[in-house]
Amino acid sequence: MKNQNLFAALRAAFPKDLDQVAVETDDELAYSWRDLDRATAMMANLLASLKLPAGSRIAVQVEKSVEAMMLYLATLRAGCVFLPLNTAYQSAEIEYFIANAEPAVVVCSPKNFGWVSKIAFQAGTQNVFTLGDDRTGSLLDRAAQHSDRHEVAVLGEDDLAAILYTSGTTGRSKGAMLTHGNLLSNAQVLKDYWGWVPGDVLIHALPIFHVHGLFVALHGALLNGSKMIWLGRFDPKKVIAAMPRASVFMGVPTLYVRLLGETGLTREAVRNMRLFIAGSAPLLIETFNEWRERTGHTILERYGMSETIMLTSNPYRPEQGDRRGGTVGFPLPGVGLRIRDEQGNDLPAEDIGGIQVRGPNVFKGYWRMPEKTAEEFTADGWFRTGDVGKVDGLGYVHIVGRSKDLIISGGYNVYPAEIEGFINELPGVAESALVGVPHPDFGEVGVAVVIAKPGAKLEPEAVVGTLKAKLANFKIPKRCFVVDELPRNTMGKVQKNLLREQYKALFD
Ligand code: MLC
Ligand code: AMP
Repeated sequence: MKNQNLFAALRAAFPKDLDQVAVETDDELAYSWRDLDRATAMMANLLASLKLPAGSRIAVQVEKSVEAMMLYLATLRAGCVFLPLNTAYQSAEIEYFIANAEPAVVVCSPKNFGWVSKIAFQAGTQNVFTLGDDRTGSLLDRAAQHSDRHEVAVLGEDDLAAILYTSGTTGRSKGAMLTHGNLLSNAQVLKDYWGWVPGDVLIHALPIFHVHGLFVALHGALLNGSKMIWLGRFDPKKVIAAMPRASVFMGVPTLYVRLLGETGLTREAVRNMRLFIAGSAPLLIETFNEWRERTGHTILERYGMSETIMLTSNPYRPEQGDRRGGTVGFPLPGVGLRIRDEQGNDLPAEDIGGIQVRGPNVFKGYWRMPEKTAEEFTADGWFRTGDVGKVDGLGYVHIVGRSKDLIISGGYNVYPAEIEGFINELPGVAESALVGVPHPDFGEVGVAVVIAKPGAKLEPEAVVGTLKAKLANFKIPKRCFVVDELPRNTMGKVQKNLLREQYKALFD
């Protein structure tokens, strides 16, 4: 049987000459393909030496670095399950993920070792390593003691590769279980659909704890044996400076907005670039048009999610059609997409309804939540994305809204129910509502509207200040208002649409 381990396919795509540069960093380090092979072998041998049970989770909350990327690859290579965590998460958030996922290994930044290891050991995790973004930490020290040769673990396509936490509709985060087959099939489709060619060079400027940076960008480059210019964090000037040596860039819309804010973004700067891809949040038509005017390039917008990786894409090749701003293109080859109303009827072109999908890229279910998993699938096996949209007469998919209560801020998801839960627990708070309003940089940001308990005095700044100590920074409402009442419908439900309307011009 052919080994279905995703790492085996990525490794097979390495160039023949392993001494070529695979990754170049913004602090002027160069890693060869041989370095990737040897370091992932050593880390995989370290994981193997721990004699972990099959399917063990490796939870990782570290700053972006090439070694962090290697740890992901080593986890695949060893046949363990990668569980990436946003570096902004604080202790209450980390406590939940570790308790829920029960990882066998936790890897954290050296500066967080004190509090993360305490949480991990209390939850029963036996191995906690550190990994800094400057090639330090116990993970590398321990891995250095292992051989740099390793037989890639033999897996089937249904074996788990990663768990990505996401909240979907309501309640606590759910771990979306992605298999080797999900990831590899999607990466192969994208390699062809986006026309990757020998010699392509990717500018990697996204975080590596979400689908976009970890899977779409990374797998794209690796499966093509392409060099990456690796930026530890997004810096528009560095991206523009890298463009003459690169050909592909991927970003969330905020990255495009910030690049457009740079005078250095010119036709001359992008002369060698082949493709600009955007996704994870709606790309405003103004950004799409301005990009085309300024650079002569038409951004290719695509659509996906943690549970499904990539679902649709605007065409790359002109013969397949135009790249249309305001649309997310066509379902990718192998992806089924339909629009249904709430009664479950299929809707014709141009009618708006819930987007449902199926395909080899659709996840296996939510980690230890069979009921939640069942709720999100239809009886005939289609996944309910929670996105609302339509397919137009030409077959392009348009996303017009979300049935899930979700704010996408700078490409990160913020779940109002979670933030409201924290606000409601604060002393003096009777009730709260968090709504998303337009923002010129982040696309959308959260605004909290709070009612005080009778007799209590609430200061908006104090509410925000208290949240900052508890929640990841991107979840903090950008503004807070204390009001006497919230608009409600006849059922008593808060009418968030009216709040969104009221505060829509806040950041104009
Ligand atoms: C940072 N801040 C944010 C924020 N990022 N606030 C709201 N939304 C965000 N996304 C806060 C900081 O905490 C800080 O607050 C203030 O904003 C200014 O920070 P900054 O220095 O400007 O932020 P920066 O570090 O530059 O980060 C901005 C960013 C980053 C856009 C580079 O958010 C980012 O990398 N976004 C990409 C997310 C991503 O990869 N998504 C893919 C998901 S996958 P304060 O108060 O502390 O000063 C997916 C599926 C798919 O969705 O289809 O791809
Ligand atoms: P996540 O759960 O973090 O993977 O976020 C997935 C969600 O991001 C999707 O369900 C969509 O709501 C949204 N999304 C991703 N790509 C796009 C896009 N191109 N346009 C609009 N929304 C998008």
